[in-house]
Amino acid sequence: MSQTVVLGVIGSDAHVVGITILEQAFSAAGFDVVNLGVQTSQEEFAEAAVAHDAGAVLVSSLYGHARQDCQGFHDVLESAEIDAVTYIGGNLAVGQDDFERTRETFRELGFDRVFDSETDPEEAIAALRRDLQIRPTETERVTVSS
Ligand code: B12
Repeated sequence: MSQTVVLGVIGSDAHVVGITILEQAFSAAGFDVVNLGVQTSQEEFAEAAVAHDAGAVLVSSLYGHARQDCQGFHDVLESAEIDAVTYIGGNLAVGQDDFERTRETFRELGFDRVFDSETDPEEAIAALRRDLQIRPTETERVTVSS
């Protein structure tokens, strides 16, 4: 599967720091990252995923409106015949006091994995390697085992 990752902040959300860190972490891990930046529409995610033959679409949302912004997102991807793994992460609900419920909500919306704002980028990288069946490099294997 493609090692290209399309990444962006959905809706009207303008929080840019998190995806900048994710872009650097995924690039350092060997992925080709297409960073769409903040305030990205559902259609822009879909267009970029098609244009770059993405293996994964990573959605970030911090401002508490992710559920509204992601309604119908997977229908848009499906209409464009995109068969990529989809992750979402950040501050996904206002307050976010019960993350398991939040996770369930976004799983029902179609996301393959749902991450909270405490997620270390390495955790998402390891998950994506598993989902895309990518092996870590020899150097990374040595680093992890030492
Ligand atoms: C800086 C900041 C701002 C700046 C943003 C500047 C900029 N251009 O980036 C400004 C002042 C503009 C701002 C505005 C607003 N903000 Co603000 N902001 C913050 C703040 C203090 C820090 C965010 C940040 O940069 N964190 C550092 C980065 C490294 O962490 P991160 O963003 O969480 O990202 C990491 C993880 O979440 C995770 N992650 C994120 N996305 C994804 C995706 C995937 C797939 C994965 C695996 C992981 C992942 O990995 C990232 C890297 O480690 C947070 C509070 C906080 N301490 O988090 C509030 C916060 C996010 N903001 C909040 C709010 C409410 C707003 C406003 C709506 C306020 C208002 N009423 O105007 C507006 C929204 C404006 C808009 N259109 O987006 C709330 C959101 C509440 C909620 N979700 O319940 C927060 C949590 C503050 C709070 N406690 O109330 N904000």
